[in-house]
Amino acid sequence: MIKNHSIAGLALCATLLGAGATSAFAADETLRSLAEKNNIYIGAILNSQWFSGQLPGNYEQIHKTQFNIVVAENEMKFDATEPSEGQFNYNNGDKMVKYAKANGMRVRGHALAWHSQVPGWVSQKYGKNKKELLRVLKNHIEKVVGHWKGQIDEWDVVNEAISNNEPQWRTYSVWYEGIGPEFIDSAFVWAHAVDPDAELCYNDYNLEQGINPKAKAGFLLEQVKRWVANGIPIHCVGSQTHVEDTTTDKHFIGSPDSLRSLAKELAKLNIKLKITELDIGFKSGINVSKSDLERQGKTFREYLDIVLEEPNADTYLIWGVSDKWSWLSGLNRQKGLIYDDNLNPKPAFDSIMVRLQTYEPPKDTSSADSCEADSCGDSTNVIRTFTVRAGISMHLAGRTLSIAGVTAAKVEVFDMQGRPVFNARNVKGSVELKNVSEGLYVIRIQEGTKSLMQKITIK
Ligand code: 9MR
Repeated sequence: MIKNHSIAGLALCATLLGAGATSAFAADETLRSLAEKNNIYIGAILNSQWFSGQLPGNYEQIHKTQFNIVVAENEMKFDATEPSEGQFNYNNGDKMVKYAKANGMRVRGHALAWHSQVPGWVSQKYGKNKKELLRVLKNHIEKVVGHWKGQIDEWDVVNEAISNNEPQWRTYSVWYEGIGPEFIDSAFVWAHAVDPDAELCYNDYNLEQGINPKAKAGFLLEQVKRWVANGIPIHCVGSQTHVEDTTTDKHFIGSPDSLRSLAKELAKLNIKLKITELDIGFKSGINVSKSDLERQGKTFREYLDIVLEEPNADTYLIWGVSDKWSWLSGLNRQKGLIYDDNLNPKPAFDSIMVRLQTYEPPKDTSSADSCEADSCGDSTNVIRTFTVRAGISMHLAGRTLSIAGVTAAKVEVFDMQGRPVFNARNVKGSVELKNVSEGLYVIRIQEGTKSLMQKITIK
């Protein structure tokens, strides 16, 4: 099966680039290996059938070969982790974390404060009782984040808290009704206090539908500005990106361009954008033609371009592997993923593969200093100057990291699987990145609520 992927990719690449082109996929190239070359995370959920052992063996083989970030479809949600008050069940989540660790994958946690999949006991016992609901939510977040502290790299702390139609908070929510919007700010603060190293996201759908104040993303942007100004520890926005191909002239609701605009606005706030639940479904019941699948592949690629091209976007996560096991039928949609019912790669798979293979990052010509970097020839003492963000600037010369704009910062370096390879606290001025071998990494510099994350190459 894996070999088939490469063959499919190879054939397509040969078609696109000309027969015999030397840049055709190497036999062992996968989405994962190419994503790692491009310094991004590519992933798919482990769906609930995986947790109950209902999937064919090649599903897991594909999953771990093609992807380097993972999230559980349902198994870390409130109803799964605290089905009865104070009775926590981490079994499935532990199973996924173990799998991720064994396969060098980054882990997303999904989701802490959400209106859906909240067990009945919460509203039956405490509905509308603000004090009790605050206690319940705080306890839940502290226990769950605490259990996986250091093992879950990023959390969807708040999920889908914005209403679908008007730009306002969603009122149909046990948390909103009982606590008010302050449950949102509080959730971030509680999660950060337990695991200060985890990236914390606000996650929602329909964020690819524009950033004007009347659109969901426009409303969100105003909230993110407020959170940042108030020092609420939020680091990322997750755009679920459940998109429908309507197969009419105006093919897609929402657009990659709109999502890109959101990424750019978030960059100004030093907040990342992650694509967290991508699927591009067709309406159920319609005949999906080859050209429909090709158009779908093009849209998958356009969303990938955001992650490749926008410096504050790093994650491209698909809500499923194969069309056979997908939540989309519940939404009256079909065929929204990149593998078909028989776990064969679809044109969307090939489209992503080709894009990852052929993507050339732009050369950094933003300042004179930056040109002593890898783009400038044969230097062994690599120096890069990066853009200043959130008032922090950094400069890397060989393994000497110099930082300005902070007084005593925490510096961490992660490999492209998100594993920590270096950390230092109270860094004042500069620090040697000792024992970090050559390669691609992500560096994070933090002081209080100020933080800068940047991909780096150490040579
Ligand atoms: O895929 C999930 C499905 O199995 C569940 O029945 C459903 C219940 O709400 O949740 C689905 O996952 C959702 C995710 O947690 C949040 N964003 C929307 C996803 C699709 O509904």
